[in-house]
Amino acid sequence: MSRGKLVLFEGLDRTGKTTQSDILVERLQPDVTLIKFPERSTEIGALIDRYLKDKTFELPDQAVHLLFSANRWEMAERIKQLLLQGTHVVLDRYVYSGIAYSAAKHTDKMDRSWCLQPDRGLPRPDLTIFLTSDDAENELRAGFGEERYEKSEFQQEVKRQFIEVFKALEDNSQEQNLVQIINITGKSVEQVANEVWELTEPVVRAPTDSKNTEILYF
Ligand code: FDM
Ligand code: MG
Repeated sequence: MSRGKLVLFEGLDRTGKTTQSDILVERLQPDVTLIKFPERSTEIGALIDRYLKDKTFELPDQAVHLLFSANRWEMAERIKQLLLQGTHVVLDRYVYSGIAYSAAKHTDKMDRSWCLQPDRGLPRPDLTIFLTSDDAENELRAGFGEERYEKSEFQQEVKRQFIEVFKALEDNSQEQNLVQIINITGKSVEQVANEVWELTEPVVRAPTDSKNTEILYF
């Protein structure tokens, strides 16, 4: 049996990641599970949730980074088991958000390579789709600004960090086309969903060879 595929949506806040992951999950039914990070329902997730919502709740940037990573590690075994039993897993944010948001803080010594270390060994997506936009249109959506990090200058720096992380990864990787970028500017939800499906279908339909039975890791 071929394993399930791990498909990740990354991007800035309010670029439609959640909408697009829901649509993709519908298309991949019935053997598919959606996992969103941060997974706020665990105890570590509850701390993260409090940190994001309560701007008076202070934690060192390094500690916050490690909590986000720990939150991925507590789900890692579940993700592996799902993939091995042939279920596709769609992720709404993961390692790249972890690196981009933390590195955007420019905390001393906490550069992108520091940020990647605690995530080494996590299952690596077969396909990452980065949703980006040219403008600030996404900030006009309802609710923006309520949580920590939802500030336009910080988002611009996160965007720059995302691009640097993807560049570094492509340079180091033998795998091709693991990361795909979709610019959503001026596109409808349906148009973006069609582009997502064009990228995802060949990945989930890939034949069973060794590349498709072994899980990739960071
Ligand atoms: N975020 C998310 C991080 O800073 N690090 C991480 O590892 C992850 C997964 O959490 F601002 C940030 C990104 C965002 C916030 O995410 C909450 P959602 O998608 O808005 O719930
Ligand atoms: Mg958000």
